[in-house]
Amino acid sequence: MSFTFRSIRALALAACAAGALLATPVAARDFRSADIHPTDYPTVEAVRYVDKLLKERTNGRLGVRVFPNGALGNEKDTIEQLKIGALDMMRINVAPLNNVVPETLVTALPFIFRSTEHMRAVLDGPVGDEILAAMESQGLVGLAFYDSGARSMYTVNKPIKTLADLKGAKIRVQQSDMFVSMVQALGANPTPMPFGEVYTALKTGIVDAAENNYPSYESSRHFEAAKYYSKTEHSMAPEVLVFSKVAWDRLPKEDQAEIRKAAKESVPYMRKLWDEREQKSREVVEKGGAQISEVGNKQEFIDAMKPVYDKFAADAKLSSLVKRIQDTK
Ligand code: BDP
Repeated sequence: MSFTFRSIRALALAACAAGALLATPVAARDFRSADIHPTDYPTVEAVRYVDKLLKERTNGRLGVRVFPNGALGNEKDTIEQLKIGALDMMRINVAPLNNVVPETLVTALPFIFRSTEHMRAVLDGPVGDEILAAMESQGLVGLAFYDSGARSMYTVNKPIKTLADLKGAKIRVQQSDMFVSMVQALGANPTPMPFGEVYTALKTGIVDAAENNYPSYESSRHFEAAKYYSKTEHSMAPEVLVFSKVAWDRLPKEDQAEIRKAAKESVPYMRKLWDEREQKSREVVEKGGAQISEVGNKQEFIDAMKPVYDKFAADAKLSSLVKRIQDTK
């Protein structure tokens, strides 16, 4: 076989083209991320910050487009979409993940965190990282935890002063067996449902109460339907930013590293927004007629939670996580 000048030149050109192709960065991507909150909510703003960091660092090649307001479905729906790779990313609360990734349970347990500082120290440390890593076996890549403050009960008819005031009340909870048990242990009747249905449920008497932090109580306008906000502060179940493992595995290592880094860096940014928003939301709901009150004896609520720990934090793995959380300074 003899090579003509032409065929050699053609071969050389083809080789150059292949080389250029290899050197070309992977196609530009705007990852799709879901959030049930409105566009100005701290979680949504924080994911937009991830987008900004990624765009800056990859010359616009990678970014994130947030779909707020539950446009892509409720939180349980988005977990399913992530698992099959139909959606790249989601920001959700840990509660709907409790039944999927048991390790997330410990962060939602009643009264597990002593303070905001304690919660942040745990989630920023090795326990937080282990819980994020545990998601992988379920097709989810945990990237970072965000704050969600403390959740308290709010009721349509009367404030909650003592445990007895909750007796028999129909209380909306997130779709988590642990939250169901928690409300049962308080002597009330849990009704699990997605967040988007709660306003109507309160208005029409399907439930008598719900529970959440100030920003969600405010942004959802639940304070118009249930004006007695009683500071039970029973759970600090955090928010979490999660990527689809199917989508993740298709990305080059360097891109995965950029995404992880940007997600972690969005945490302090989010916390600042969160602290401001908690204050502001409290003012908004009070101006709107909400009546905020303390519960008489918080210890009574804490003591009532023992069966929840016995049921959900009894196995070796979870009880050791609980112990490590309690031992975190
Ligand atoms: C809010 C969380 C949101 C949950 C909601 C709920 O940010 O992710 O969907 O509570 O109660 O605090 O369902």
